[in-house]
Amino acid sequence: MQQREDFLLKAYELGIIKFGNFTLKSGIESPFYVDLRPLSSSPQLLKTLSNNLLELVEDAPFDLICGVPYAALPMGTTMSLASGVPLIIKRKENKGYGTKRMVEGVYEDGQNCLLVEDVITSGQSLLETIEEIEREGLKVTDLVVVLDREQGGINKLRDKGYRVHTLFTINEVIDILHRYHRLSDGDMARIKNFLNNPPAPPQMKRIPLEGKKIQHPIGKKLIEFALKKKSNLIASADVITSSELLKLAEEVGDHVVALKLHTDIIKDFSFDLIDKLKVIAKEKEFLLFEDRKFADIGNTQELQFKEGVYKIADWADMVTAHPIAGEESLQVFEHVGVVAIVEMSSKGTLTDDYYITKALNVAENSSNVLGVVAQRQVADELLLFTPGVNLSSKGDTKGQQYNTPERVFKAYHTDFMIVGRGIYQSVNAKESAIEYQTAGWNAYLESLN
Ligand code: 5IU
Repeated sequence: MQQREDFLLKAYELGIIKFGNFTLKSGIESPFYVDLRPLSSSPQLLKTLSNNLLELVEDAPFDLICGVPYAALPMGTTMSLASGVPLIIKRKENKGYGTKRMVEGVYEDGQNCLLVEDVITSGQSLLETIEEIEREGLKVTDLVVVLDREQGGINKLRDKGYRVHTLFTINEVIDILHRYHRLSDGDMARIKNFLNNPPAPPQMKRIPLEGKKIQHPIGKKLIEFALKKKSNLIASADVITSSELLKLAEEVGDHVVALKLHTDIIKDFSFDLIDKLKVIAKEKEFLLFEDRKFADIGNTQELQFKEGVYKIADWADMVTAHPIAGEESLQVFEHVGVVAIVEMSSKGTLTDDYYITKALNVAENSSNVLGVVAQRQVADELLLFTPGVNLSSKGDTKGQQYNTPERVFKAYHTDFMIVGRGIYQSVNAKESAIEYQTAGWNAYLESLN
């Protein structure tokens, strides 16, 4: 008993539990925060912990040990060294690395694997890990966990027939720290109250368009058009002649907030076309959005933006750009709204979570950027544009993947959906535009509740 308390007090000194106000991943405000990773900074404590955990599973049958990444990896390793039981390593990343095995190490079908975890909360991620280990032909009967946050995880696993051995419960930890004066009476009461009446995670409410704090004048214009026309629709006009483009602009103009162009696919491009488009755009109130997808160093992008055949800077209201060349490269896009591409809709795109995080950072710090293209919810300060929307198709044969308007507005909280073939390839572009406009606007309104 004394040994466990000793361990806990020393671990507390390392900073494994902090008291204050913390926002958890779920959005819940918690009066404490637990992170067992600092334990690896004390080899002695890690050894003590590992011995304690091994004692807990003395009678459990296991041939292999596996620490759940990442916090429990050093714990599992230390237990393996102390017990002589071999370790296997489970990969954390499981998407996009198709050819790699999920579990590394030497093992045979039917062997029993002890899972080691630092903290158990709802038990959901442990259940997913168990499933992945079992999929490799291994058996899991016992799990050993350092800290149980007492939020139902243990029961969830026991109901499925797994034995869970825990070193501490959160209530015990709080009691011990209070007894040894590491925690005041007031803080202890506050934490106990939190543990006894756990708050529900806050509903992630979306911000309505009129509540968005968008500084960029083009962003404001888009929002103004959207509210006035009751439309979150941007039509992508991927047609290849001036006449088709002008016809489409006339037909869909009343129902969209912007017309997205790829001027470099138009066979007979001319500034006469641009002049005519500008007249229609003015009359029908929509913006001209050149989907140029700039992706070079600032100097080259500036030339591509201002010079050449298309002279995009002379007429476009908005352009797309990849943030791949960094913040300064985006400064060249003066007097237009930049939509930064942080995630693409196509199968196998290289825009993984890591890239997206960094790309969003660039976007948020660039004053020319009014929003981003992505297939997921992003920060409220940016407008979100989502292509890959179609009411009747799931994808094409060239990697495009489609969502419904319902999904992009409700699940991603997108602000504007971009529809190409769903409109310009339909028999009646105007009717299709109305259909998408209505479906999109209704889904948007429903997503506000
Ligand atoms: N577009 C995508 N996905 C992306 C990006 C752009 O589809 O991730 I960035 C463009 C390509 C095309 C339009 O111009 O949006 C979608 O056309 P369809 O609705 O026809 O697939």
